[in-house]
Amino acid sequence: MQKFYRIIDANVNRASEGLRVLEDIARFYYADTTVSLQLKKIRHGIRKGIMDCLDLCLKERDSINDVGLFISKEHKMDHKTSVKELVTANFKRVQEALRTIEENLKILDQYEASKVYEEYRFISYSLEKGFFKMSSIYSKREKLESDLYCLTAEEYSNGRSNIEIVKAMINAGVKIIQYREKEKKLQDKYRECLKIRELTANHGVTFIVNDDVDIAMLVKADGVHIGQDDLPVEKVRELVGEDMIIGVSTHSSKQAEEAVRRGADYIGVGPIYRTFTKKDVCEPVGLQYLEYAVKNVKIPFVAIGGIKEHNLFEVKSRGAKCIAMVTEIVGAQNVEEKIESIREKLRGENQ
Ligand code: TZP
Ligand code: MG
Repeated sequence: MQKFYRIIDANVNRASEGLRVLEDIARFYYADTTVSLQLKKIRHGIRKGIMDCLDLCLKERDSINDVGLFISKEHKMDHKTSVKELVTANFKRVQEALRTIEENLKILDQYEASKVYEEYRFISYSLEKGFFKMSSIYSKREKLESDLYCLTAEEYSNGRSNIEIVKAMINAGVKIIQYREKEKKLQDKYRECLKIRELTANHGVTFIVNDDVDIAMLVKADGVHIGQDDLPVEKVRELVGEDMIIGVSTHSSKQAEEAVRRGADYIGVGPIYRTFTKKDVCEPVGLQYLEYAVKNVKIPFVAIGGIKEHNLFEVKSRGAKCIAMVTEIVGAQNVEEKIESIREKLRGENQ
């Protein structure tokens, strides 16, 4: 019977070590206080749970003669190629260890204690889900980190195609591109998006599709951007899943709050100035709404609408970290040079 304490001892160590790996990823890689605290709490609980039989566990410990050590040295099964793989493997390790503790406590007639470990196992299933939600938010935020957000608009591109414009944007080092095309047939938009997805993926550029959730999903875009009259954010989320970015156009503080509450990953804040690019757009909401967003909006946001090289500083100095422009860029004689000049200004050079 005493040998079962050896199994329990090994598995308490296994579960705690797995949790420590996860806790450190949450803490140092994602810098997420909530998830790292949750993991710490359960790790402490798992250790505490065997305090009553700790002496028996230590007495039975015989790591040097563990046959598993030899097996582990001989196999390369635990090779990991991504953070996701590392996280999954460690959650599985924790859950398997907890189940083993649970079963072995039963045979030692410690039914109550066994139920405690069963509860920890269920907590770990929820933590795993929470962990992936947190890491998904983190990678979406990373994809939205840029000072400039460019959009296509073929009718203002002086005879150049959307593809030509996108190539120029990528050459100039743009990191986020939205495909926005109001005049074309769905089929044509789909073909263009397929091509743009290829181009952007090859250069590590974030690709967002405006309006068409179906196209965004089919071409595996990084995100989709919707307006106030489109499907509710939570319904779009049901379709696209947790990992796709959802952006929402907003024109007031109320709409901003609503979009955040419904699960948007970023919002458009505008129109800052008068614009003729968007046909059904409201009156400019000005710098006042932007100032509200800077102070209150806790998710990334993009200032948009009538922003040009000459008024850029006004928007940036109000605290906008990411600025979107359509006609100023697609209508420029030399798109690359225009972007370079804008980016210099965004970096605070040449003011
Ligand atoms: N959403 C709010 S304003 C706008 C969009 C898509 C158009 C902005 O275009 P421009 O040419 O930069 O004013
Ligand atoms: Mg729209």
